Amino acid sequence: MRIDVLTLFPDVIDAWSRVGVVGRAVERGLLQVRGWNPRDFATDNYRRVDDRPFGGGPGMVMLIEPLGACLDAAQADSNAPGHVVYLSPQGAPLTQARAKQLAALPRLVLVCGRYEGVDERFVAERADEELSIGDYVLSGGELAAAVLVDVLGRLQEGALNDADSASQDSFEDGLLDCPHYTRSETRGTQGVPEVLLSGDHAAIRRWRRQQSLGRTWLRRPDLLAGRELGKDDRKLLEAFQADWRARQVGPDPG
Ligand code: 9D3
Repeated sequence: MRIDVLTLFPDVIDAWSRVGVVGRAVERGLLQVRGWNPRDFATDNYRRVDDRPFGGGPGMVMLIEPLGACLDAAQADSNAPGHVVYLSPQGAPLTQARAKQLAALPRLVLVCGRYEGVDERFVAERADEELSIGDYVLSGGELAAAVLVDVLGRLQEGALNDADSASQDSFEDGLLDCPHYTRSETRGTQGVPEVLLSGDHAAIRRWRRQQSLGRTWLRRPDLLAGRELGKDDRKLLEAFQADWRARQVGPDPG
């Protein structure tokens, strides 16, 4: 997969594409990441990329021409124009399900806004999709693009080693992960759930599944709301809930 990123700060994207699992995917040739700076396509003497908005008000808006010329250049650099994603707080929330679809595309162009965002005519004419990474305020689209590069990079076939297999991911089956423990020089096995020391692999698998279900119920009930649990999962969760309620004095999550 190739990802081109239009940004006033290409160094951010460049740095991210060298680190960890994504860096390895790039080294293995599974992923190509390239930054493009709209400022390099500004035509005036000051290399302006922003201007005041029509209608007045505070803040600046990214100009359509440098962005458009930058996108033209990025798209002309290969045979396919690529799916163009504008990252913005107004976009549809990014989900693992959407990420899996995007990860299967051969080419993606990400557009990062700065200031108040980009001229809406650019979005209307050139973007295929608008995505947000969550309900909080960033100062620009670069971190969102880095998030997307990370999410898509690790989904590339061959990017993950067996140890971090994507099928074990939280969200892969729509549940949170179970707790993890490892040998500690100072703490030994103290505070480690008994079952994990038992060597009973079926019991360990059941316990982990139960913890995933239970934590999702406690911390992210929204993830359970729209779904029907199988009989085994329902029993595991009911046992978790009974145990949890027996320990509680306060109100109940429901
Ligand atoms: C203070 C500016 N805000 C005025 C009400 C609007 C605003 C403009 C630009 C808020 C944030 C941004 C920059 N954000 C992004 O480019 C962005 C983003 C985000 O802020 N949150 C979640 N996902 C994304 S994707 C791109």
